Amino acid sequence: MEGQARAYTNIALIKYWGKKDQVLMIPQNNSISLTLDAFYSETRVTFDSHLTTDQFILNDVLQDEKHGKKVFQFLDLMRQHAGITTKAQVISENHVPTAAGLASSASGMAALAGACAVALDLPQDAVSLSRFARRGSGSASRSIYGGFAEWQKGTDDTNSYAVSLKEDLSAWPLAMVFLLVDSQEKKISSRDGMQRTVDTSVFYPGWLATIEKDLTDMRQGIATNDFELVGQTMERNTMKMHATVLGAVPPFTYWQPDSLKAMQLVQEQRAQGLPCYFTMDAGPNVKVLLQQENLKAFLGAARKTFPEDKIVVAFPGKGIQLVKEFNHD
Ligand code: FM0
Repeated sequence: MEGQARAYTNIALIKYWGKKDQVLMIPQNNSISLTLDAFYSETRVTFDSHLTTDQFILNDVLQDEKHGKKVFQFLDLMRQHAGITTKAQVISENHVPTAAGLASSASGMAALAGACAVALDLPQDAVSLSRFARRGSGSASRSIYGGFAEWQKGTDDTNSYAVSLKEDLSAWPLAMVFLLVDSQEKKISSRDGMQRTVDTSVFYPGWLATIEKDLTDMRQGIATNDFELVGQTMERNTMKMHATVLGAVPPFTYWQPDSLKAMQLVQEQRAQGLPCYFTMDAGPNVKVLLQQENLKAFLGAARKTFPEDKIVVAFPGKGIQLVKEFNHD
């Protein structure tokens, strides 16, 4: 009863920001993402009747109850699906460039879902994997696919899952540059941040009222390889998401002074004729979408503001890979 999977992280171009159902993880709106090659998780799970408790080892460190909570809850769910009570050992490696300081619940939960599906002989088609991954972390539902994916919000557990929008990007070479910003403040998780926003933000109705237009424009931009449309839509969507948190009670922000510096850099480069657009998630890092032909010029400009070890380049990544057979040498 063993399974292994590798999943890459994804960055949302149209954000998932708010749940309708916190238990089933049904979102308030569809989201659209790009899977990247630079960050991935490799996870092995072994269900073993000799174990008396679940164990989660992340990057060689045994996790305590608090840090393993989401993983242990996810194991309970998968056991329920399989109709067993056997405890499990989870060994996971997060491959993230040094100093990135990036959490990776999307790749981590997608890899865990895939490994469990293999170990427990549960359905392994993309829709089933996406539905399983969603229960671990909403954004993980999109990491089943390479390239662009859309999480269709659905209305219940059966119809809330991601589908592929465009897997093969060989005809449209894109890149995403991560500008890493040190955070001094205590982090508000995306899970807590989005819930507070849904419950209290005076701006949340505005987010919901305009999301369909953003989704339509993004789908069209992706279908037609229209970089300007994708970039403009991505940037206005992230600005709206970050505006909603300013209207929450109590209000908060994920931005740090260097986040603004990064946004300014992108705007200046654009004003000088270099097409590039930014997005930000539930943290201070800024991610810049570019066409590969402009990567060198953008990096040249970025290095004047950010040190080399705070700049990470990523390219479109692949979908989840499941490993079914093991070599026990
Ligand atoms: O990825 O509560 O998936 O669409 O990254 O585990 O379902 O960690 F910018 C924020 C991701 C949120 C947007 O939230 O939350 C996106 C965000 P969970 P996630």
